Amino acid sequence: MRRRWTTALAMIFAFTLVLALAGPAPAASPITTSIYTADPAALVVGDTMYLYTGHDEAAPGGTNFVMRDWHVFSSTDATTWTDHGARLSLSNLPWAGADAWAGEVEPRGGKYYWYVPVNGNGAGWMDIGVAVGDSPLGPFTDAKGGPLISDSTPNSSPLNIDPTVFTDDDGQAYIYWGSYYGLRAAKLKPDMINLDGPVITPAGVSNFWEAPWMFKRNGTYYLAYAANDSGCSQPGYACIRYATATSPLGPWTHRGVVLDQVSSTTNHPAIVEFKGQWYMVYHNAAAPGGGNFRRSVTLDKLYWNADGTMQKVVQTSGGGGGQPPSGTNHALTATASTSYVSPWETLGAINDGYVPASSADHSHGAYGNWNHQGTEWIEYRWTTAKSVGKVATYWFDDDQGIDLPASCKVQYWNGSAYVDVPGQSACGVAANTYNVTTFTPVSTTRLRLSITSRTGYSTGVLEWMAL
Ligand code: FUB
Repeated sequence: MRRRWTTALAMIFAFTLVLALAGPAPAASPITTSIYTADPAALVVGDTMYLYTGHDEAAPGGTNFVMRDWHVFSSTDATTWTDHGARLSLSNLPWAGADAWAGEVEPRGGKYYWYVPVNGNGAGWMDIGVAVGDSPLGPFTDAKGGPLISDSTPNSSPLNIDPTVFTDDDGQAYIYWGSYYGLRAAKLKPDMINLDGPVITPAGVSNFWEAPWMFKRNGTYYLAYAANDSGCSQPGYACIRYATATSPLGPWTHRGVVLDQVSSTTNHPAIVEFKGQWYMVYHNAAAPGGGNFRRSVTLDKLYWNADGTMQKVVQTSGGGGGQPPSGTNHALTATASTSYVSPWETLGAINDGYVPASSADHSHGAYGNWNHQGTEWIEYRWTTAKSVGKVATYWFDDDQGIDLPASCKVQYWNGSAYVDVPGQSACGVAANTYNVTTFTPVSTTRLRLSITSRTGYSTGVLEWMAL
């Protein structure tokens, strides 16, 4: 079993080297940069959100997990997080030897049960144990004195990791877990430390790899999980897919991808409602010095469609996706116009001051001219002349009919005609960043961006700054 994971990790490392050359995706701000954290589980108690995380301690360049304990973080605004330290460690589970992997906490009867996968030093590799505490912060002690689930559990997963526990409205608790494409589920007894009945293999969960997360909303059961099929992620990486069901043990119907691959090879979801806002909590490799074994937990807002499906989460930049250049942005006081905007798009998005997370970030609207092709323009006008010597353009790319342009150029109104601004530098067409074009400053009441599409595509802009 261990040899298979070692092989898998070696493959992941190789893929990482390749993909590092392609550049990481934009990344959100981590909950902490003091330590590396992974595998979040979220729990809301009163006005506080708790995150139970793993703790990556691999050395820089490390090629394997080094995980010895789990931390608890709390927040009352989902923005500022307090690290309460290592509230559970391998030493609290005397039968466990290593590998403090992805756990989850479930409350019941005033107690908090922390389900954790560990190397149990027994037959096989990973087991799932349970610790219990009297508060969300513990202290937590071993609740069972040995594994709840191991390789000797009938019909257990090929790799017994990543437990998620869910309690239905009738008080019945369920545990789901697994990896190596082996999702498993079982009822828990009211004592929360024993299985109640057989282990089942849930049906209909497409491309399950690991990291299940179970919850219920408006009477529908949701199961999010890491998948690593080529339909959603590059080799060695994972996306988060989800399925729904009308009963807690399924059968499940696959609904789509809710989180694209992240900058770490592993991906791990926790989906939770807190103070009226839903969040996707996950990890990536975006923190300074981060990597596949030095991950960081982060979170982004999650939005619902009216039919109960989840919109794909936009991974916010927090600095990773390109920051706007400094200076006075005259675009904010300009009136925008264009040669053409699609009726369903928003020209006003280009000068609303929003900092996009990526070129796919449509959350604040976008200018788009689908299905026009060739050259179109956007323009700013001011009632009094402005001195402008730089523009910054953040392109919109929906991976459908709108793509990055072939070329662009900046023009201004010289009093009688539009002419190119003098001495302009390259008009960049890169995705996921502000493309800055500098030129000899002009004093003008009208500035224009002329955009020429690639063959077969239209173009779009998320933000256009005039500085
Ligand atoms: O952190 C170790 C393992 O990596 C977790 O158990 C998986 O979910 C993956 O994130």
